[in-house]
Amino acid sequence: MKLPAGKVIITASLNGALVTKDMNPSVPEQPDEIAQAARECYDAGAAIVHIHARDEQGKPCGTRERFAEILAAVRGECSEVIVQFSTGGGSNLTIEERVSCLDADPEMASLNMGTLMRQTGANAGQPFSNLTKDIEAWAAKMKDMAIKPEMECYSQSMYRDVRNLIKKGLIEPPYYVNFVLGMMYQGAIEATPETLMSMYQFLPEDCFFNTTATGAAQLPLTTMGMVMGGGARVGLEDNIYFRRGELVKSNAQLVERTVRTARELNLEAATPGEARAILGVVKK
Ligand code: KMH
Ligand code: ZN
Repeated sequence: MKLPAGKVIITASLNGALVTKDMNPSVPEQPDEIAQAARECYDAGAAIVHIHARDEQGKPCGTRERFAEILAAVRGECSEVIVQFSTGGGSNLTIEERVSCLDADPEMASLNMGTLMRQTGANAGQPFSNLTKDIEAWAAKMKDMAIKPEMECYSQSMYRDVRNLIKKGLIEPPYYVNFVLGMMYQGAIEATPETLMSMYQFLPEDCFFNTTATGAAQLPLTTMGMVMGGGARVGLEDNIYFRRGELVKSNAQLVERTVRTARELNLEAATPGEARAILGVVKK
């Protein structure tokens, strides 16, 4: 389903779990850096900020306290923006640590809709585990706590679990699906115009969609997603280069470019208030 005419919901994926300051010094890690980045992205036109927690050394972490600290820091800088915490976490986290962010009570959280296999790096052979029974339990908890899930789908096969949640009444319409294209995991699909189109083609009903594409595919595919009536996610979690050979200077730089592109397409960035109304996100 398409966003209301003339609107685009922009999400800034501020840090993720894989990008380090060695790769791009602008990646925000500590709560004050995350809050500053959230504020700049909001000022630039982002309605939602997607956040992973890092410890003092910059390693992904998953404690309620750390997420609460981040939420308070973001709220201190910017009371309006929608905070979406990641339940994807990082490869060093247990399943319990990954979902501990829900206890900090954000307005939104990511909900990964299937299991993928890591094939490269230190964690090759370790699954990014998201079994149906766990997805159901996390969705139920989000429903109880009025946390809106953004369902991360890395291929059309994950729509089976989207439909399962809908059938069991574990999520409430309108649903929000994020097409995650180009992850280097076994089970994820490539970031191409054709895969984006086919994710859209088979999207279950009553679902708005968001487009995430990794690396150099971020700009063309988020643009295509906006043309198709979807949201756009940009940020250092997914892409550290502004253009070939030039590192991104800040998350806001990517949001600014998305807003400029949207305007050329006659689209305005939805405010957080408008995004809450469109997606059914409860203000906290
Ligand atoms: N970076 C991708 C794995 C999550 O945090 O829950 C998509 C993602 C998932 O952002
Ligand atoms: Zn993430």
